[in-house]
Amino acid sequence: MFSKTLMLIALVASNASARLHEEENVEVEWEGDFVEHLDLELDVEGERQLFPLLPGTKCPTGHICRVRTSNNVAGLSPLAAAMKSNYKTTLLATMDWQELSDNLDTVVRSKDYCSRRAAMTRAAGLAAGVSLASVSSPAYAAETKEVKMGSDAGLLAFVPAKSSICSGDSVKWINNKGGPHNVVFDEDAIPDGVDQEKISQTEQMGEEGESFTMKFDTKGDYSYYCEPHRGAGMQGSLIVA
Ligand code: CU1
Repeated sequence: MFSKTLMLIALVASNASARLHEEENVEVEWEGDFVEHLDLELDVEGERQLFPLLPGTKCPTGHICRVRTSNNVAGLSPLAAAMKSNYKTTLLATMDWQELSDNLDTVVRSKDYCSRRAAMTRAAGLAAGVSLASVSSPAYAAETKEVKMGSDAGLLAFVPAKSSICSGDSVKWINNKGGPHNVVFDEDAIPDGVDQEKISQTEQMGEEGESFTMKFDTKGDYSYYCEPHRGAGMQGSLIVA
């Protein structure tokens, strides 16, 4: 039972990352309320089982997939319905299928990267029968985006100057060239209620490779600058969605 659960997670995860890498460009073909999708055929402990792939996901190389053409389990999305009919373990019998279905639906329908990732995390947690906090698959784990301080050519700039993350993600600023640098948030250009001192690194970083990592939970637009090089225009912006 445990290995089956792991396999489900792995499949959901691979599908999730396939979807997520498309970023803003989700292409899902709808035929009325029905989405055609593939089932992946796997041998699980000597038994042939079909595992649903998210709509639009290609059959993984070296595997057999089947086209699922009808799927009418009351109120559930085709994907959740297929999962339900293919899973008969005690653990999965107690799963909240409607909630899983809703979450997977969000994953498929939402064009917003952060919403999709959060829904996928919830779906994976439900599928695994674990709490949200224990879902550690890289496909939905919170991300850390890196920003170089000083361009490779030595320009006094943050690279990239604009970053976007999902709330709960982190940014890691790495001293690259032309230091010392620091990261100071503009008090007037951060969301209300965010402590400017807490998210800033006023101490200057002189060593190449020195870094400062901060996690952002409050959604909104943030602006920051490097104190020593503010006059030279070394500033950056961050969107937390
Ligand atoms: Cu700087």
